[in-house]
Amino acid sequence: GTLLGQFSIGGMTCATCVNSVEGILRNLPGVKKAVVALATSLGEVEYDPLVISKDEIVNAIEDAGFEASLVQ
Ligand code: 9UX
Repeated sequence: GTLLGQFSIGGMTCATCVNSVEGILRNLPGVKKAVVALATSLGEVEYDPLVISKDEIVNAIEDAGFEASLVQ
């Protein structure tokens, strides 16, 4: 199955930041789709909960130097 997670992402100040967060997310095992918006600081991620957890997604964003928290 697939779940949709919405994450608030802090520290993105330009389009390159957005591309880099999207690239990080899309390279994670279990992530099927990731769209990040600079204007809202939100990332929407479709993922397989059998492969990756919300906490692991948050940690991957933070490991790249951004802040992340789960919205829903
Ligand atoms: Mo450019 Mo975005 O250095 O943080 S990638 S501002």
